[in-house]
Amino acid sequence: MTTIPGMPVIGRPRKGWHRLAVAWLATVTVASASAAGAAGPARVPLDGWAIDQTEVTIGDFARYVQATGVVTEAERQGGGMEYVGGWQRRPGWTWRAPDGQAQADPRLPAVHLTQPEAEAYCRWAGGTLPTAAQWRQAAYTELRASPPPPWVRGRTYPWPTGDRPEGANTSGADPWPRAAPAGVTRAGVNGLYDMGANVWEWVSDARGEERRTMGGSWWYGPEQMRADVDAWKPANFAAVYIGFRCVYPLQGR
Ligand SMILES: [Ca+2]
Repeated sequence: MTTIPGMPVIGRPRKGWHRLAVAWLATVTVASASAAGAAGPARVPLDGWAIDQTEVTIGDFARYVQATGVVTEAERQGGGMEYVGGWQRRPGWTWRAPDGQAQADPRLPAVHLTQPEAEAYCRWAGGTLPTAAQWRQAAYTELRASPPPPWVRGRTYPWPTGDRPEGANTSGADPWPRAAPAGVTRAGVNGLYDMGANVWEWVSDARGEERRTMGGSWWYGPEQMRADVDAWKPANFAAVYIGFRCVYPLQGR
């Protein structure tokens, strides 16, 4: 069994399968569409830079592949990895079909991508992967010029979802047994979706051959959404739990 730092070596808590009628569902909003003609998710301007409002989706990544002809490492190797009592390669599980499904929802996050593959997408889209510092700033500190209530500009929150972790797609009781499509969870700090949980997000910070991932995933409880979680994976690791989003300079968009 390969042990990956930041990933589990013991059984996970059982995901709640029942659907709770929770109040925040009534206020769910859907992420606005990207600017006309621009690649990728909508971009939220912060202080001098911008960040994708959601994780990069299968639909976004499909446009990149169509334009570039990129074939990913998981596709070449026959599939990406899932953790079930140890890391197992899943035949046919790739960014096109995260769980091997025949017709994946194009709004699901693009996963089974190595960190260099995520970085290459961001370069193509005119940006880069965030640094961990940038990612944390966007995830926990409200930076929008005029945030809607209850968000307070300049305030740093304990969770990417604000004062409490509810509304994110974790291993707790929520409507999503696995990854959730972009824009259906509760919007958090800076109006961003899924900075906490859903899928881990690659950032550019390097430690030898390892790269850092941020925010936790649907596989974990909310504690992995905290800013001080220190989770690293091999740069060339492609798994069902890891996706990404990009940051951009503000000029040009
Ligand atoms: Ca995430």
